[in-house]
Amino acid sequence: MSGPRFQPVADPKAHVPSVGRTIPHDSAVGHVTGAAAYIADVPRRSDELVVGFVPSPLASGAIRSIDLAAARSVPGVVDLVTADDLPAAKVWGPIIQDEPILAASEVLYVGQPVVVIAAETQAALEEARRLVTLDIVPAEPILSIERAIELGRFIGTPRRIARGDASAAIAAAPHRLAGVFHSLGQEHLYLEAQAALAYPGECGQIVVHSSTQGPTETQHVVADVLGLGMHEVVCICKRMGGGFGGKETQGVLPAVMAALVAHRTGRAARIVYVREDDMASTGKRHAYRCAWEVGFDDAGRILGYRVDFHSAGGAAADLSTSIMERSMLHVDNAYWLPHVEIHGRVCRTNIAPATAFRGFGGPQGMAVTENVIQEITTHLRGLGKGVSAVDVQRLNLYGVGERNVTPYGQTIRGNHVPEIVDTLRATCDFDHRLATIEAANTRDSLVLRGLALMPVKFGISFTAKFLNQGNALVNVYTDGTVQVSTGGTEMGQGLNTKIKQLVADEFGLPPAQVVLMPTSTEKNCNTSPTAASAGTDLNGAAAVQACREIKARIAAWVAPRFAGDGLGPAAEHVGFAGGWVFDTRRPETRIPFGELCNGARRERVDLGARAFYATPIAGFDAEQGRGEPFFYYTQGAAAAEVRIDRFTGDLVVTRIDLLIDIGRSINPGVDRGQVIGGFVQGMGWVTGECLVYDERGRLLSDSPTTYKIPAASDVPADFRCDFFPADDNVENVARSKAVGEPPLMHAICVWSAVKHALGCVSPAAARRLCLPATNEEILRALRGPAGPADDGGGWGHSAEMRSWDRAR
Ligand code: MTE
Ligand code: QUE
Ligand code: MOS
Repeated sequence: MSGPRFQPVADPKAHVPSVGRTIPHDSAVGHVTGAAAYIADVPRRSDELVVGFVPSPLASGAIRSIDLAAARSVPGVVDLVTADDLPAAKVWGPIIQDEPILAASEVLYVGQPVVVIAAETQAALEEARRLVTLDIVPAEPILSIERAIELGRFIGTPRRIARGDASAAIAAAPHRLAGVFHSLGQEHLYLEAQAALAYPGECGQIVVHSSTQGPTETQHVVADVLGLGMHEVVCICKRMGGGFGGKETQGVLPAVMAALVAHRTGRAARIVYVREDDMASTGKRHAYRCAWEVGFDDAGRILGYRVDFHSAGGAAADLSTSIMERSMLHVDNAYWLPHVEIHGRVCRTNIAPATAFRGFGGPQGMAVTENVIQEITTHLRGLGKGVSAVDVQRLNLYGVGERNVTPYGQTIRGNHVPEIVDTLRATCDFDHRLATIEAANTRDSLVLRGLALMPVKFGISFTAKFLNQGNALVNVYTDGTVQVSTGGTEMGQGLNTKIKQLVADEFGLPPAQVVLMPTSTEKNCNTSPTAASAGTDLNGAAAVQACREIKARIAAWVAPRFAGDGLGPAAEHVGFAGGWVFDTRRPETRIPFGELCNGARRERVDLGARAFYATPIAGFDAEQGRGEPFFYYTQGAAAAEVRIDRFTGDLVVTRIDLLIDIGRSINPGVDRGQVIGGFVQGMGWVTGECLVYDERGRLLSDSPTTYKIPAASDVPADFRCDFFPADDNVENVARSKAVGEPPLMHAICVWSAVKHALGCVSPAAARRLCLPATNEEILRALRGPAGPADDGGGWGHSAEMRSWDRAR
């Protein structure tokens, strides 16, 4: 027999901590070999049913009848479920309970599930899907924000955050500008589509494996819909093939469908969306209409600023009100706004309920302000003032120790943005390159170049205070190995890898001695969704706390055994490093961690712990629009250089320089992946990705052939990414800072660079630019205003975007 698998190092002092080092992602090998299992990979149980649904073909209308007879007679069809058959709750919602599980008397969007079908085979399911007849009386769908405003169709209450007197400050300002800025939505396009697998248990209990960022919410809704207690439902998530916010709430419906079938038939039931159904039926990032007004001085200093946000919320509330709140809390981005007034309203429209997407409204809030910065610059330059956008940005940044209170009243501590901007500006040779590019643009008739820089400050914490909590379960075994379970879910972001490092360091073990277990509501109750970039902050801190409780028990037990040589027992001198537990006063007094665990267990020391963490924040009062919602801010800046083909509108991002403060990185390799991945995803939102609906609300761009996310070849060839060396986030776990969402917002500078390029040709062209700056949109801006011949022609965004243009 071989010895114990895990041997301590020769000397505890030779121990190398894991936190701060790049170790491979937990599933790196599995991701490429296929060994990492997703819902669709779980082996089939012999009694398993295939589950699918009949989507609404219309965006709006009254259901007169649903004819299931033909579908029911298809051989192999086992169950058909409509809203009438739902045993208990018929609606759900994470904030406002207004979303039907299945369409009942009316349909609300194209793709809305109307009938759930369960069959023995995929073929039977497909045939039954075709044979269900829906008799729907069509009604006018509300597809634009403008139409929803006209009809007064809103979700939630109007929201306001203000300081000082914005209107008066704008009126008194030397310069004034106003406009309407639009940004479109974004499809998540996670690699793994929505999926769930349900097993019936005894006495009506249910186990649901779900590709979800929010196992607790899924457990909760499954229980509500089946009429069960939450104790009768277990929700498990091993991993997701990407979530990006799109599985925070949108995983609920597929999980409920599988659970319904398992509950009704007593058989295992699995649903895996095909891509077109996923794209057509699930919610996306919100499109926004932002009416803005700004007053500023000769140097570009903002004196007064007003923004009225309207978002396209879709057919149900989902997280829209919370997302709008985050937009309003990020309209300041990194700028001090002395007089400011922000309004926000969510519109109810007949598209799939819009939902969380990396940034959670932050990108929409920041984009309008970066647009305004560019507008201010263009205006001043038109008056012959020699300012650049960076000058305007620099002038308006929050100060350090002064001009550092946000519109909602939070004092910004640890503001590194001015230093980051100055550093990046120097290291990327910004001013010189800007002059070169602007000179070249006046000569080159083929190629247009643009350059823009942008600071980012992103608030870390859920703005709903109660969600800022995490819990963890740590099991230490008698061979000195450790299992960790938390409420956090792995979606590729590396949460499990980082928590493994944190736990390994607590016990002084190599990371291979620690394993992160699948997330399950059975082990961790009442958890928050893994979101708001706070997954590691919350669950990592809870895991560390659990380790410390176990270490305290071990120390109390082992201290008397270390006593001797006149040194008394002292639990505070028990150290953990290199696979040893030792007396820090004389490290030669030591026991291998595994041996110690075995001994401790024989003397009935508890080697398992469950711990809890709550972020120490005051919270935000939504009614007043004031408070301290954020624990800290992740900060940074990026600069983008772009090249545009003047004849085709084709856009290439040639160079990115990015400097971000993520504190002491727990895993620099994983975090670098987050930064570059998030940035490129943001590039997609601001440039190539364009959701196109037809005039009846059907999504035309419903597959990767018609909806283009950035390809590997679109990743800027020259991408310089650095971490700003700040070490002052002492209160957060391992002095780290959240990294998940902020990089997406850095990519807004790519859009600004396009706007800068267009502004070099004509300010009017730049003015017209909406977001995303697709090749078509760029070309349209370059060609000038759409004439009658262009009306309804091929240029520009969706039909909706063109109608916005006409409205302007
Ligand atoms: N990275 C990968 N690879 N896949 C994802 O789905 N989601 C992002 C970000 N990074 C995501 C990702 C989003 S929207 C959030 S909120 C955070 O990861 C969540 O994880 P964290 O809080 O553990 O960083
Ligand atoms: C950022 C987020 C979320 C958020 C607030 C943020 C988020 C989320 C919620 C939320 C709010 C109220 C609820 C609820 C969820 O708020 O992801 O269930 O009742 O889910 O600033 O990412
Ligand atoms: Mo991320 S949008 O908070 O899931």
